[in-house]
Amino acid sequence: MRNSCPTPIPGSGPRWLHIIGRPSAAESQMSSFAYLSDPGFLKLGPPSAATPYAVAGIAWDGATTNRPGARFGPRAVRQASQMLCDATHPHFDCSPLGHLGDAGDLALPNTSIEAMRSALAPLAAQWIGRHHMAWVGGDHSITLPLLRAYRAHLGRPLAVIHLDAHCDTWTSHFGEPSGHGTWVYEAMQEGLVLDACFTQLGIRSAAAREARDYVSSRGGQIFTARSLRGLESPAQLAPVLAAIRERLALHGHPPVYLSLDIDCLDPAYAPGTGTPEPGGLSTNQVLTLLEELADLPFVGMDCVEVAPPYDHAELTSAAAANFVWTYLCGRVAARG
Ligand SMILES: [Mn+2]
Repeated sequence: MRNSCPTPIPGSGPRWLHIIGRPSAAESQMSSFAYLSDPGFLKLGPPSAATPYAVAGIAWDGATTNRPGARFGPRAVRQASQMLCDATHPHFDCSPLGHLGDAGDLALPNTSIEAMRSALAPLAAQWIGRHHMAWVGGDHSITLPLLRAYRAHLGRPLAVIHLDAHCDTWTSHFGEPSGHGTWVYEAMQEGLVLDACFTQLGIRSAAAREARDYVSSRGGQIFTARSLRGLESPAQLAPVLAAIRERLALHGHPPVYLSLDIDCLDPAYAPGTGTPEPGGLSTNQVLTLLEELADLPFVGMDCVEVAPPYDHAELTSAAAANFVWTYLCGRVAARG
């Protein structure tokens, strides 16, 4: 049966069942339909010492420059994830169930970017110390404080795989020093990342050449959306995958962070985002990248810029939930 969780998960299920007592087996089955309200990613409860992986929401969109709404992203991605609650991944043949908890949304200020980042820094450090995290945004301005936390935790700069329509290398944010389009520039300036191991995929937005070429001018790699047209299968993407691997091998296989802006997808696949850009990647292209690169030494990920007010038929939140789930299944598979 597609929408039932075969294994009862402690802490999952509608809250009223926990209030009035343990559900019967039949109630457990009936309480697992995807459309019932339940706040957890994959219907999971909080992470514990037994769960190496955790999801946390960062419901912040105070740095959006066009259409706001990414603060509703975590809620929509969790809702969409519930279609996956019973599923073993078709490629990895495993499930994050039993390995994963949902830490909920972090309690953060919601109008001042400085206040948000100040509050996020200690929270992120705590979670990173306890679990391998998948952060669900929120707009892309959350990635800079997260990279600062990883840089401090690991004691070394990170490789980054960055999927996005936008280069996010602008040196200012419409007159403000920092926002959701400056984090790549700032991360390189601060030495949070290994420039040569910074790979961008899907880039296509209008931008000055210095911004568009900034990552390659620092020694990183850029695969524009145009250069990826028609490349969807593992065989077709093999040169791209090999180039990423070669760069990481040359630099001693550093820890890798994945930052996945949902607007890397074409608006046909992900209309629910603040700054949509036509001519983007397909869901299949991103899934091929996530599946084929699953053996890299990832240390964490974020999936940002899902803005449900502009979504249709949950296309965007379903894609985002599937990407986070695929990443987590890849981690579980890599652990063996
Ligand atoms: Mn973007």
